[in-house]
Amino acid sequence: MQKAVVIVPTFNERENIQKLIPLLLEVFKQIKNWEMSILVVDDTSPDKTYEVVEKITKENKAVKLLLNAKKEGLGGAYLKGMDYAFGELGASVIFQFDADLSHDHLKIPQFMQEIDEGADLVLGSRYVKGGGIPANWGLHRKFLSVVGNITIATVLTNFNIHDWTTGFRAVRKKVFDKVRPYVSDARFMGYTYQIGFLNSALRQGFKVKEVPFMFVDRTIGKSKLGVEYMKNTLLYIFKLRLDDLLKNRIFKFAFVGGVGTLVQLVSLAVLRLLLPDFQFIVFTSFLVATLMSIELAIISNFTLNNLWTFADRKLKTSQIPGKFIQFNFASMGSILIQLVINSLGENLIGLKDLFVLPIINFNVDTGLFFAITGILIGLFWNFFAYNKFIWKKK
Ligand SMILES: Nc1nc2c(ncn2[C@@H]2O[C@H](COP(=O)(O)OP(=O)(O)OP(=O)(O)O)[C@@H](O)[C@H]2O)c(=O)[nH]1
Ligand SMILES: [Mg+2]
Repeated sequence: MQKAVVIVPTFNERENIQKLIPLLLEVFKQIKNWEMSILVVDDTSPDKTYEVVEKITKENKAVKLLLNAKKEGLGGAYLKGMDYAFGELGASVIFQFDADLSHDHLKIPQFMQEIDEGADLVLGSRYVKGGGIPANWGLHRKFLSVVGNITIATVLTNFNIHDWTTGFRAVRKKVFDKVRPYVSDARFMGYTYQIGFLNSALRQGFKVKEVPFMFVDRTIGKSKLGVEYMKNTLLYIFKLRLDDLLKNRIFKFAFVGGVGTLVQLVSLAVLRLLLPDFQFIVFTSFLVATLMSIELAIISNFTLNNLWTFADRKLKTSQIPGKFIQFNFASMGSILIQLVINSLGENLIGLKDLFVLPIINFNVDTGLFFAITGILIGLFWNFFAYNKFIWKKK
């Protein structure tokens, strides 16, 4: 028979754990097709929680104790507990379960049923129909929990999950095997473990189900939740999205384009100062400065796109001269598009003459409209050309 282990991390939960273990053992009887057991992970609690648990382990083989010499935080305790349960204890599924009787043990059979029906990760959710938080929670606490969850869902843009921070979960071994390297990072040793774990599992495409439950306030002992948690969670989610953005090719393309524009403007100003006034046939000093600044922008765009935007398709040294010439043609294409659209707007459609009104200068507005349209289409062309011709997918 497959094994499932309910992991209960404890820190100063002497009274709670004594109440909880019999409740768990009782509900296990409802589950026929899994061998259920309990693993308490205690960080050598000052109140000697481990002593109580040790006594129970002697009477009941389905209860085990893992004793940590020192407190490393909730994430650290779960990491060790999961290693032990999936390793030594041979579990296929583990539960994350609080010692303070906040989680509804009667829901455990329903979690196992979801697992039987193919879920990889089951969440006990307070924010789906049938679930809830204690009515007697102060406004401050409710606000933190609800707004916290909405903030996380919004920043991570995933509204399919309704309870990101819940500590009541069932996890298949294959999920842990894949997520473990990610949550081994030091920043997940505390409560941020929960959201880091869930985020990693979701991104790896595991099937997540939510089971509603009513969260019950602890009546005994102290909450270990603190400001550390809020700060680390916010840091984590924003850093995550920033990393996503910096990995996004369109963002990089836009950023490099912005740098290119800056290079062009600055170099034009500098060249205007440096170049003496001259005219050689059609080449005035202004035209030469303009062309040189455009070329400098092109060099900047080409280099940065090659090293960053398309780093995964970086050109070989031998390809660079040929591709650089192509890149120049592509850039000219974009300039041409802008010229055509601007002159279409001004001449062909005749907007320039139609709308030169004395008071409202329509001419400027329509000119701006066509300029922006031209730039946007030019950008589309650039991105298309880079992808299709210059940094072709191999
Ligand atoms: N082993 C271990 N257990 C911990 C640690 N921190 C918290 N726990 C346990 O993790 C569970 C959840 O902690 P709580 O303090 O109840 O946190 P919470 O449920 O989010 O907050 P409350 O609603 O205020 O109770 C409890 O069983 C704690 O004893 C830790 O550093 N090590
Ligand atoms: Mg609690």
